[in-house]
Amino acid sequence: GEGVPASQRSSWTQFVKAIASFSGDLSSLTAPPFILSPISLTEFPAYWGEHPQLFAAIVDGKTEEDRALRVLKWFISTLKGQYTTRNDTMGSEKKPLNPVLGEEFLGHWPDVNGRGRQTLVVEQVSHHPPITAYYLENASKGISLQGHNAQKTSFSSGSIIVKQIGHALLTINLPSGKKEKYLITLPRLRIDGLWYGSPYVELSEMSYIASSTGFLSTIEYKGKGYFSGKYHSFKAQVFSPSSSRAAHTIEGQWTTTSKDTHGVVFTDVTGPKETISTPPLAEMGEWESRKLWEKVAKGIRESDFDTASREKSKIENEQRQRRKDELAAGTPWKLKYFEHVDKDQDYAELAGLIDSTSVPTEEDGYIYRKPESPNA
Ligand code: 0T9
Repeated sequence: GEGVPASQRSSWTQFVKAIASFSGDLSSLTAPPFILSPISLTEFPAYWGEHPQLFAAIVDGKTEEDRALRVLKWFISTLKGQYTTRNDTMGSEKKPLNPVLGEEFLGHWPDVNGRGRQTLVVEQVSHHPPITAYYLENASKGISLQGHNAQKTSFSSGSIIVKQIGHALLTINLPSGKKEKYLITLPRLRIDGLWYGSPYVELSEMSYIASSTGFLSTIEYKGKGYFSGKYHSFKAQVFSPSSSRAAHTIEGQWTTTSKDTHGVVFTDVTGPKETISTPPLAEMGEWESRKLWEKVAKGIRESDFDTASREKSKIENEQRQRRKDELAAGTPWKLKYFEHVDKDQDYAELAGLIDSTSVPTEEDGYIYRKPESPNA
């Protein structure tokens, strides 16, 4: 494995073998130091927000069809950030820090050229299983994204297969007072390159964007050797409510560019993205992710893995004690920003637009939302 430091080769081989014979919560497996990331999974929802211009521009769509295309354009444009950032900044996919219950990640993207300020609230709403809830909003434009995320992992022919449990619901409050909703389902991941010690994400199968207007976008993901022979390829189709023939077809790579059937560029993510603004570490609260993991992250960044693992154990022990105390006192942990809901009515309605055989059915018990959000 060329990605593996010589001194960690045998522990990497052991780790990959452990993954292969294991199915469930990968966060519980001890990984060799070189693959550890100093960043917690609670930071990942920020990837949804890294194209604030495209998010804000959704509401400028003049027709239902135009808005369906703009939602698709924004969604495709976030994929590069979601699935290749660790490779770009750290050399390969890495094992993120496993968030604790109540961990938060808060930040914003400033208002530039009147596009409006965009804000993000993330909370770890469950530890077993790990579930992260998030709420992205551009209040001045009347647009928001409410979502929750969990994963089920398995192993198949050398790759980790990750099924994402969860979905996102995008809501637009139109100037007319009308509300439009878009259910966004999430693609399946395959983590390849494991044996070489340089893991990366490839997307597979389908994901969907189903709108309350009746528009449906289907996105098919392919790796090397399919539509174009290129990695990270996709083909998207937009269906209007009135016809079973696709009104638009877009093909390309979610890491670079895509075009419609006339050869017109649809998405282009070759330029810079806008990362989230967060307060200085010194001003963060104790539950904010970067504050909470500060010492562990420092240890990982400075290759001081003894400190990293000692500080990580401290956090885990403190969490265990906290759970025991809560149990003894009969006062369970209270979520701060999100609440658990038994059923997501919008999900139930909009999922009907999608081919019923491919609708994820494992959402039960995983749904959380921000009470004062427009979908509540
Ligand atoms: C939601 C995203 C998700 C989180 C990550 C599978 C994964 C944890 C979940 C699905 C975001 O919107 C998008 C991107 C990347 C996903 C991660 C990739 C990954 O490898 C990890 C898992 C848990 C591992 O760390 C596997 C072990 C490691 C050795 C592979 C590098």
